[in-house]
Amino acid sequence: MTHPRILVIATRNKGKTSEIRSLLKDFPIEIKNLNDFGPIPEVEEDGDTFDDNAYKKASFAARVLGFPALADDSGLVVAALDGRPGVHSARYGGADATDEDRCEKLLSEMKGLANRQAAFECVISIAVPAGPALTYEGRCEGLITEAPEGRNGFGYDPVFYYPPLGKTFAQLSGEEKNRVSHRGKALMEVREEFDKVMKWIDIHMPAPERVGCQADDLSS
Ligand code: ITT
Repeated sequence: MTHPRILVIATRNKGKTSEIRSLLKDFPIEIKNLNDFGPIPEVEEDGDTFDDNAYKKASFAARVLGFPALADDSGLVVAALDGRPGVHSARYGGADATDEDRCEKLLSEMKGLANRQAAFECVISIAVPAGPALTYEGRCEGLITEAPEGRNGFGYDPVFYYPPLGKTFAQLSGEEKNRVSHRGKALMEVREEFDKVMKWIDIHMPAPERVGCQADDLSS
């Protein structure tokens, strides 16, 4: 009998976790998250790009846990703020700020600015313990609202208006958001080449930990 491969979602963000789980739910993998493994040290997200930080998070989790790991680094890039908060989106407003605080701070910085253009960007990194990783990217363009609208989603969703659907991300259902979002687009590529990704993982996992390579597989 072949056991499903394990993939660890290396994020502490509940909103991201549920979107990623839902986008990968039809595939033959067992998804775990960091909470399934007890405390592991925090990674310092000090990279200059989404790419750097996604790789740091994925490779750290893979190394520490011994399983392939998928990490997401994402954020909101606002044109009138020269790309801020960008890679610093999670820390915008300080370490203790809530999602609501960050939205409020953004709206107050944007007060009176005519250029409301912004984009969510997402880099997904899938890493194995030995170091190599695959990278996928997604981007979604929209506008910053004048006030928060909607109660779904997480993070900056209430202040991100998506013109093609005439709603903020927080007014969309989870499925609607996943169809068009930065994360949905990046993971769409993973879905499209899922078999290749699994083969790549198998080739790069150290033999004893190779997930899905159980004693009964070896006897056949
Ligand atoms: P992990 O590092 O544990 O994954 P995090 O929340 O710290 O969780 P990031 O460092 O990638 O994640 O920071 C992303 C920031 O951008 C964070 O404030 C999110 O709330 C926000 N963000 C990312 N994707 C978003 C989305 O789809 N909708 C709204 N906000 C989003």
